[in-house]
Amino acid sequence: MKLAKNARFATICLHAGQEPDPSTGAIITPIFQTSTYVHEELGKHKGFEYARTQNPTRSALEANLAAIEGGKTSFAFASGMSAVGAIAARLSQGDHVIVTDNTYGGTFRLFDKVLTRYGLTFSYVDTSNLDEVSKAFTPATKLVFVETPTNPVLRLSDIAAIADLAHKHGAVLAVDNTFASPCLQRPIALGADLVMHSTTKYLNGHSDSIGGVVVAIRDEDIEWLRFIQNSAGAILSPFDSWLVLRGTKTLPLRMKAHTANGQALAEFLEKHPKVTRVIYPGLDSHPQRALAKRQMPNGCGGMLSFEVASLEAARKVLNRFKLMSLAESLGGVETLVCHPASMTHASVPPERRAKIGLSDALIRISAGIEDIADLTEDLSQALSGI
Ligand code: P1T
Repeated sequence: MKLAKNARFATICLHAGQEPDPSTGAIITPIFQTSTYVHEELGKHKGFEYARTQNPTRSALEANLAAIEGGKTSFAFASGMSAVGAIAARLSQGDHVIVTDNTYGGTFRLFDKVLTRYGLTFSYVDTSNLDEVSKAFTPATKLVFVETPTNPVLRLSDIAAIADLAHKHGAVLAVDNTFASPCLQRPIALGADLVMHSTTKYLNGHSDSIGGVVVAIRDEDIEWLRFIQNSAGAILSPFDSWLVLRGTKTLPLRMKAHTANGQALAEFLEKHPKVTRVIYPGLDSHPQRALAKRQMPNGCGGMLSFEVASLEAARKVLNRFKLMSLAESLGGVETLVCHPASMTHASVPPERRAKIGLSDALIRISAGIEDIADLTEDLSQALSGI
């Protein structure tokens, strides 16, 4: 089976990187649960030597994800965090990184608590403001790391404009595309050099695997990432690779449903008297609605946040949900709610949380694909508790 050059997105999601198994014809790529491969004779093997270095299930997923993001090659890691770590491993002592100030708390923790110890410096910048990005470059800046939309206040950054700035300063642009998914946002087409995902989220989509991926286009990045993946060894397991491959087959269908429910919940919340603020890039009230229309033309996905009057009110609402589950993570088929200040972003100091508009009264929703009437009924009954 050979994909046509002009194959469309849904077809690429379903078929890219996957061939019927040559030994049986199995249509689904098998789980190659092996640690090593037998050599036919000294110096002669089938291209597979040791399973940290190469695994056919992982290779199928990597080819699939590279095609989905419009990249050349991708590398699958044991978690989203190890994918971020692999990008950072391109850097050397003394290098400077510009980072979106409101990234996932774990990304901030890795940069701030671990990588600063190795002589790297980080400037946390509101990357939705191009002037601030422009001013943050130093002669040592080698990487710009942008998360858009951000977790959890859903601020957008202009990928094309930041790619131009980064390249003008001789730096690489990496985009964390976890919140949008490649269905809704195409960073490489907009000029990014590297795209990463926590595959734990929309790409796998079923809340049953932890993983990460980095998609690359430049030969020097590809060579280095291959070296780091093998040297540091934080590889995605064959079973998790198989799960994510199964997930990407339905990515376009799921993202349509997540987006429809995300938009509907945001509109519902915006009209609710107990809700003081709703953040969703698909609402006209979002400060970057114009950029959202341009950069995310197929809709804004399933992530939204809202505020109620106080931490106490937020606690009451969170404890009343029946259908929606109180849990970290996002992007699965079932709706999750969380309290970022004490859960996903607890590692971000309170003064930094205040600066990015992440208050103690903020609740984040990852809209699943349930019937929207059941979701709004649950939200309604939860909010009636305050
Ligand atoms: O959990 P892991 O697969 O290691 O991915 C880390 C990560 C990276 N980037 C973004 C934008 C993320 O949201 C995450 C993980 N986020 C959560 C667990 C969460 O609930 O927000």
